[in-house]
Amino acid sequence: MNGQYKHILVLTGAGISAESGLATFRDADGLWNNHKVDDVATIEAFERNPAFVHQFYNDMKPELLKAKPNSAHLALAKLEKEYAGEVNIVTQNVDTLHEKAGSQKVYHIHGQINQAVCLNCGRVLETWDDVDTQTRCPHCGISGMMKPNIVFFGESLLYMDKVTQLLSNCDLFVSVGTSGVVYPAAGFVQTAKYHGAKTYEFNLEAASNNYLFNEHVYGKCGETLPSFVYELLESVK
Ligand code: BJW
Repeated sequence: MNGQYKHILVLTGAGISAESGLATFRDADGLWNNHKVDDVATIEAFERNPAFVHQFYNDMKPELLKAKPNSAHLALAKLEKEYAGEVNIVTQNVDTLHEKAGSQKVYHIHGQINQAVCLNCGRVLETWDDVDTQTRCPHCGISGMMKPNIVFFGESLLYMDKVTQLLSNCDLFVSVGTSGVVYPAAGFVQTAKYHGAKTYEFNLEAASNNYLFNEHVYGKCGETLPSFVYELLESVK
């Protein structure tokens, strides 16, 4: 570790929120165990049965609203606040635990549970209340056109222009708690590396794309990430 990093980019996945009690997608007790991915997480599923998909995400809201950030989220917020260089977080998570921890530069590339997007005007409604097939868009006034602002398979990711810029600028790329199977996020490490970044993987075990990383730290990220952040902060003193 050295203190030369000027632009740190952290990519997070469901594993960072596991120690806050939130289920991941693909682990043994994963979110999709009782549902077929094709029934809830594709744009075709939403077009086929929007009421069912709205209900699926409405049902998730209370748990995500009350969840608390864990020591991994808090360590990243501390890093952003105290590190001399720039720190950005690109998260695949739809929970808001990075924001609750105090991180400010957070890009939700797969959307947010507390948002819905109007398919008529494209604007976003922020709400923890239920959204359904009758909900009226507060911006354009049309009812029945709201979609959970969750990026389903087959849809484009959010903030990709910004992410592309961050990937080409970063000199340290840190991946935390993601299985490395969903693209394009699983390929970000390659882009960062191509542009010269050092790459770290933090996970319980080797992710699918683990061979692309320079360094690997295996274990619960609530335990491993705080000491890594401590070392980064110490390295610039
Ligand atoms: C711990 C831990 C602890 C546990 N400490 N670690 C080939 C190339 C490029 C693209 C494609 C391709 N083939 C197909 C595609 C398209 C597709 C894709 O990637 N499919 C793959 C399955 C193959 N991608 C898309 O469609 C994306 N859009 C796109 O590419 O647009 C252009 C395009 C369109 C059409 C065709 C081709 C291109 C959109 C992807 C949207 C992803 N959305 C989801 C679901 C949202 C709905 C919902 O929330 O219910 O987002 S999928 C789901 O997976 C969710 C997550 O953000 C995402 C990633 O999961 P994540 O975070 O990695 O979680 P897990 O559970 O998989 O892993 C957890 C990890 O944590 C594990 O490794 C544990 O070990 C670890 N862990 N506890 C540390 N305490």
